Amino acid sequence: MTPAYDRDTVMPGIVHLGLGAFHRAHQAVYVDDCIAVGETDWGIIGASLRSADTRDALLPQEGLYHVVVRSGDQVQPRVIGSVLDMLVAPEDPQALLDAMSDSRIRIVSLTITEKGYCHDPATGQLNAQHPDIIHDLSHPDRPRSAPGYIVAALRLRRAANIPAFTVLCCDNLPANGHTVRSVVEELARLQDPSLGDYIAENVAFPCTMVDRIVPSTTDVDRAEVATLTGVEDRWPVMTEPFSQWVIEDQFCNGRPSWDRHGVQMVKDVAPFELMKLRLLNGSHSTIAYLGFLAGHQTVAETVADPAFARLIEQLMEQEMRPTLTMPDGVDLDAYSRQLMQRFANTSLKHRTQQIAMDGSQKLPQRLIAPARERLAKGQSIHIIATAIAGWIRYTMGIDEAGNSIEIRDPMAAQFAAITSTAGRDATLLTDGYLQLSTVFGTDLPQNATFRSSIITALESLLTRGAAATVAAAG
Ligand code: CS2
Repeated sequence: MTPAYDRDTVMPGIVHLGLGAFHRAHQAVYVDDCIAVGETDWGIIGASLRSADTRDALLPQEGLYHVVVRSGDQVQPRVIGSVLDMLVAPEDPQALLDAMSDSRIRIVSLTITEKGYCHDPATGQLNAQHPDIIHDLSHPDRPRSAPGYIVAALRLRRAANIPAFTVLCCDNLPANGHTVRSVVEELARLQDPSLGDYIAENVAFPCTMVDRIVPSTTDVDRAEVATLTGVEDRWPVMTEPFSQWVIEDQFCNGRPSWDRHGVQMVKDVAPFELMKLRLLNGSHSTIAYLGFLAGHQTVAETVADPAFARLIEQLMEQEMRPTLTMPDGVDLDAYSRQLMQRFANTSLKHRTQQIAMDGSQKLPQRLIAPARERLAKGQSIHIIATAIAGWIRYTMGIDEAGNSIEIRDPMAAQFAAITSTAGRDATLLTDGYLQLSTVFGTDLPQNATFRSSIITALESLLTRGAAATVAAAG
C-alpha cells in the first residue's frame, strides 16, 4: 500500500478523537488530498477513546488503509496515508494529552458519536451526572471523556503559553460546534472558572455538517479488497461516491485548504445541518426501525420495497422539507431525490441494525425537533410519529417473530424497565417512554396531539406489524 506522496515529509497538525470508519472515509480523505498537493503539516494523529481495535489492525500496516468507493458495479480502492499515528487513550492517557498539547497540533477534531459528548440530548447541556464526567471532575489530569481530554489539553496549552487549537466537531449533533463549546466550557468552569473564560476567549468551535454513508466493514469486504488489490488490508473502509463537508470558517489556529478539495466553507452551517439531520438522518432512523421490524436487513433492501420508498419520499416532502429554510441555490427537491438514490445503493450493505443503535441520542435532533416545530404550527406529524413509534416498538427488544433484539443504547436498561411494566399496551408504553425527558423534553409529554399520534402508530405496529403499518401510512 502506497499513498500518492512521501509520508516521511508529513508532520502532524490534527489530533482526531474517534478513529472510526466514518472519519477514515471522510475527513482523513480530505486531509490526504491536501497532503498530496504539498500541505504536509496537517497529518493526523488518530486516537480511540475506548477500544484498541483500530490501532491493533492498522499499526502493522503503518496506519495505511484503503477507502473503497462502491456504487453499482463500480469499485474504486484508494490508499489513504494521512493517519500518521494511532493512540488508544485508556492505555496511556498521558500520550494523548502530550499529543494534544504539542504546539504543532492546531486542530482537535472529533467523531465520537452522539453519546460521546456526555450531554443531555434534549437540552444540549453537559450531563454532570455522567459517570465519565464525575470521573473527570475528580481526575482532571487523567480524563476519560472527550470533553475531559479537551479541557485538560487546553489547560496544559494555556500553562505552556501555546496557542489554543480549534475544536472541530464532526458528529451529527444539532449546532454541533455550539453544543461542544457549551459542554467543554461548562466542564472547564466546574474545574476552574478562569479556564472557562480562557476557552471562551481563545478557542474556536466551528459548526460543521458532515456526510458520507459508511457502513461497518465486514469480513466479506476484507476478502473482496484482498482480491481486488492483492493486499491484505486488515481494516479497509467501504463507502459511497458521495461526500459532503460544510464548515463554518472560524479557526483560531489555521486550517488546511480543504476548500480547494470540495469542502464548502460558509458563514452559517445551521441550514445545511438541519437539512442533513432531518432529510438524511431522519429518513435513516425511520428506515432503520420500521425496516428492521418489517424484516429488512439493509437500507437498500428497505427502500426497494415500494411501500417504504413511498413512505420515505412522503416523510421528506410533506413533513421534513416544510421545516427547512435554505440559502439560495440549494434545491431540496434535488437533494431528496439524490438521497433516495443513495439509500438505494445495493452495493453498500448498510445494516438497519447499525443505524438503529443509540436512538435515544439520535431521535431528538432527527425526528423529535421537527415534530415539535410542526406541532407548534398545528401541522400533522403522521409519518414522524410512525417513525418514533417504530423506535419504541424496536427498543421493546422483541421482533415481530418473537425473537429478541439486542438493544445497543445507553438507555437500554430504562427501555427494558418500561416494557416490563407496560407489556404490549400502546398507551402504557407511550406514557412510559414520554417520561424520558432527555429524549422528549418536558413539553412533549404534555402535548395531547403528540401523545395520541404516537399511541395510534404504536397500536398499529403492535397489532398489524410494521409492513402493514407502513403500507397504510404512505
Ligand atoms: C446514520 C449515519 O448510523 C446512523 O445513524 O444515520 O451514520 C449516516 O450514515 C451518516 O450521518 C451519513 O452521513
